[in-house]
Amino acid sequence: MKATAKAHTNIALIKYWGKRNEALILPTNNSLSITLDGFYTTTSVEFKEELLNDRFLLNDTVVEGEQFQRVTQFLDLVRSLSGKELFAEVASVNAVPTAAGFASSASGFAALAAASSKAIGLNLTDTELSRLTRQGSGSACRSVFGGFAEWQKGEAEDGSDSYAVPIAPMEHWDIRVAAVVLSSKMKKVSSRAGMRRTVETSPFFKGWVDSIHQDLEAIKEGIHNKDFEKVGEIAEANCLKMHATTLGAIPPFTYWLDTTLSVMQTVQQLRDSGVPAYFTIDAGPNVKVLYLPEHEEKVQETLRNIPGVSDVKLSRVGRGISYLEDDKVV
Ligand code: FM0
Repeated sequence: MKATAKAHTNIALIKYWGKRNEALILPTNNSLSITLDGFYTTTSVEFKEELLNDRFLLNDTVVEGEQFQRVTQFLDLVRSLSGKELFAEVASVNAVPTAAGFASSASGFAALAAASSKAIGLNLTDTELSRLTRQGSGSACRSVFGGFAEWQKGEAEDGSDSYAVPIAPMEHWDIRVAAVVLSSKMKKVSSRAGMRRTVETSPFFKGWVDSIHQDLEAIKEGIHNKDFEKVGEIAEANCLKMHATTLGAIPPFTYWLDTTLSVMQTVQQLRDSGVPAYFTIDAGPNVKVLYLPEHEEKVQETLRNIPGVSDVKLSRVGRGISYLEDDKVV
């Protein structure tokens, strides 16, 4: 009853920001992302008769507290789906800086969902796996698929129609993402708390939700036609809209640092100098920059030279879930 799975994180071009049901993790809007090959989590899950509790090791360290609770609550879902009341040993290795806007929860819950459902003997389709993964962390449901994926918010109250679907495979388009690392410190307002505060208090939230349909239709057309300028412009504007909602919340907050703004301005200057590059930012200070392969050197060098930038990690479009046969965490 053991399985090991590897899942990559994803970066949203159209953001998931706001829930209509917190317990089931049902969003207020569809979102769309690229799965990234550079950042991933590998997780082994083994269900054992003799265990009296779940156990969770992250990067060889025992995890307790809230993070452990989220894992064990997720395993409860897997147990109830399978009808088996067994506890599990979970060991994860994260190749993603945790909680600094790199959505390590996305690769983490996608790998946990895949490994635990396989280990307990559930034979899930990708759609079923995405729906299950969603209940661990919303953005994770998109990481079940490689390439470009859309999370359809669904309409059903029980969440049965809320899962990700593939939009285009990774081979469709070689675009690149540079992850600009400014701070690997834990963020002050988690994405979960941030989106709740925004939904409850920001007068800009309605404008955000109302604008999604148009952004989604346009970006899907842009992806289909490999129109980089169009995709980049929509992604950048969508990110700015999401972050604008936090400034209208009570109390107001932002995920940006001064260096976040420096990177944003540098990206706009790159464009002025003829290099097409666009930024997007999740619920943290770090910036991801979209660019085309032929501009890799210029983009990387420019970003590395910004004062306050501690690292730049490059990534291609990545694959969806994979299972490791040797049952080893690598
Ligand atoms: O990825 O409360 O999935 O679409 O990264 O666990 O469902 O951590 F910028 C924010 C991440 C949302 C945008 O939210 O929340 C995106 C965000 P949960 P997540």
